Amino acid sequence: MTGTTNTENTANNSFVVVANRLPVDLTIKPDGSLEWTASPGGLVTALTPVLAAHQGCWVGWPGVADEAPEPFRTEDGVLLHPVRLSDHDYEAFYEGFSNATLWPLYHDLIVTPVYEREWWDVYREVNLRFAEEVAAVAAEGATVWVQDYQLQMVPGILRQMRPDLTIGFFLHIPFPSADLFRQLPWREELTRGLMGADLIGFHLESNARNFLDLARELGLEVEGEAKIREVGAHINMSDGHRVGVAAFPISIDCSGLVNFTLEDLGRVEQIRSELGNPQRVILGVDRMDYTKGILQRLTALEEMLETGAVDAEDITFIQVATPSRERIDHYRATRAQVEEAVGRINGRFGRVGRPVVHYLHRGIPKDLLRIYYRLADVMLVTPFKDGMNLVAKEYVACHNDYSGALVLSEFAGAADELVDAHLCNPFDIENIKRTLWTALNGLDTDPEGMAERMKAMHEQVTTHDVDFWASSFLDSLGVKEQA
Ligand code: ADQ
Repeated sequence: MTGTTNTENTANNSFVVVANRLPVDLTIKPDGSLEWTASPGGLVTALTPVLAAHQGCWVGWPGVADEAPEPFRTEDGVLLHPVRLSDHDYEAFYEGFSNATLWPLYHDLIVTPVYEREWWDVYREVNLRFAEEVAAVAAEGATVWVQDYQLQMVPGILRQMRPDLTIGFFLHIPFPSADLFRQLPWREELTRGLMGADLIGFHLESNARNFLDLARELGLEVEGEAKIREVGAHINMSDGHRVGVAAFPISIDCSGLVNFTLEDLGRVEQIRSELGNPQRVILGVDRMDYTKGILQRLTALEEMLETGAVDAEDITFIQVATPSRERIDHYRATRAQVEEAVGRINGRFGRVGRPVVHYLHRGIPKDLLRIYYRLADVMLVTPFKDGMNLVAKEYVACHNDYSGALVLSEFAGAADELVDAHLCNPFDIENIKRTLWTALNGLDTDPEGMAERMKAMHEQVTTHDVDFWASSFLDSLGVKEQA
């Protein structure tokens, strides 16, 4: 990535995105100098045109503790404004309160959340710091879009500091029922923090309804109902502030995924042949996270191999798992369990040169990932709970020939839109087994029916991409795109 260090006055940005991470990685070179490299993702792709058109600015942590280099302008003219976090901030704010308190609470207590008072203090302090940085770079009357669960106090703090701003907030993970949320010792402060926003967006109507229930429990007046891509509900605060609440299901950037050249298809066939030309390839792609249900899908596969429902000579399972939050105990335990299961399955059912499970514990480049997606006859997406799950949508986007089948947890947000997937209950191993078997069997016995299902899902995803998501949210917030 090239660009220049920005020393000009930066308080003139009329559109500011604030997220825990900047869309770049900062590396420290052996000589001690700093280097930025782009870390592109769906959010970056969707927001870059809006940011560029509005003299936009992105505020976030550069990914290295105790470093806050000078603001930096990208080739697209977007100003990247780093927020400094110390090691201690990272532990208490990010690993602690964000990922050991809020993450499990919002994912319906798959593991028990830890309520640690010191983490909460640091979460508030770090949110204050993010809000101060935003207040410093936002022009008079600017629009600010706050992203995700790490920054839920930012809207409230920002509204007090800068009542002239229009503030949107989007939550990328589920929002739990009021019954569960009530556990949180700081429930009222956190909710009021969010309510500093003019518009709060969730993936699903059910998430939005949970939030409105909570507002009612706090004695606030709620008007209207949660809707998709339409601000059907408002919370009326006692000071006259109105908070819009709606669902905006996130999606993916399809542009680099959909079209397969002859060369790409050659790579697909080459990998299939390297795998020994199995009849069926099954794929899982996840961050290594206990919410994703990786162990459960391996257990289902193992039991199917045991009973002979599938034969190790006919199928190959590829599991790609990106390392994630590796210093947190539950993440370490999940990895150990998954790796033990992979070893056990291969030990029991593989043969030399032909393992049943191919396991990669690393991130892989997007252009290889799409080849794997296209190669897979069945994609297994079995989270216990997931805000949306972009992997399911990426798989579907890569099947523009309508081949393949998607086995999808009914607890992934994506199940609301991808109704033609083979839905399963990840808590029920028998149900995962049955659903996987039905998908494999359907590819043999009902290819037309399976293609119809994939076609419907492919059309859904390609017509509702990440640009559509960003523009529906920003239109609802009253931001006019100039690009
Ligand atoms: P995540 O929990 O990270 O996101 P997901 O939506 O599936 O889950 O997104 C993962 C992304 O990482 C995908 O784009 C995928 O391609 C990529 N990825 C995963 N493993 C990879 C690997 N080994 N190599 C390379 N890339 C890999 C959170 C919420 C979700 C919500 C998103 C967006 O938990 O529910 O859908 O934010 O709002």
